[in-house]
Amino acid sequence: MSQAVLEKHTAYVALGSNLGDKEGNLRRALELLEERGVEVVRVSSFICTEPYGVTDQPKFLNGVCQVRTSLAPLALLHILLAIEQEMGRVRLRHWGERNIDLDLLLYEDVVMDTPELTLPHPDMQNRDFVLLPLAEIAPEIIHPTLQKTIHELVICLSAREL
Ligand code: PH2
Ligand code: MG
Ligand code: MG
Repeated sequence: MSQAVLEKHTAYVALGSNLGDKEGNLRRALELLEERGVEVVRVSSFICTEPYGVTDQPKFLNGVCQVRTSLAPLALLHILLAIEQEMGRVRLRHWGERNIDLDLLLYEDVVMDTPELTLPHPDMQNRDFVLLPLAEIAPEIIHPTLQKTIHELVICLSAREL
């Protein structure tokens, strides 16, 4: 008997929180991913980071996870947004404080730019709070437009910051 086999894809999701129980919030988001059928394969350490962009707000706890899913990129994004909603995310201001933020960084080698979703995440190469945890779980993957490994992007960013 033939059976449809859904191909699984690998993607990377950034997690951030700077309100309430920050670690509890990141852990709850990972649980909710699994509950919604998105397999969480690897999780980085969580690191405490200085706020980037809007600096007059509490420090963040950030991490990155690798997921496996048969969902297409937009469907995966919608799950991330639904989890933020379920966790009662309040957005006080753009780039401001939030109890949970889930950003889709990379989805296989997909390159897309639509009003809803840009892949790879357009600012990931400028954010140490994304690159450092990502380099911990996936240093050798190649950024599909910059054509550098995550490890190389960490070195480029730290050289810029000297
Ligand atoms: N997220 C932002 C804005 N600034 N700074 C840090 N350190 N970590 C974040 O996750 C973060 C930020 C908007 O999403
Ligand atoms: Mg974000
Ligand atoms: Mg976001």
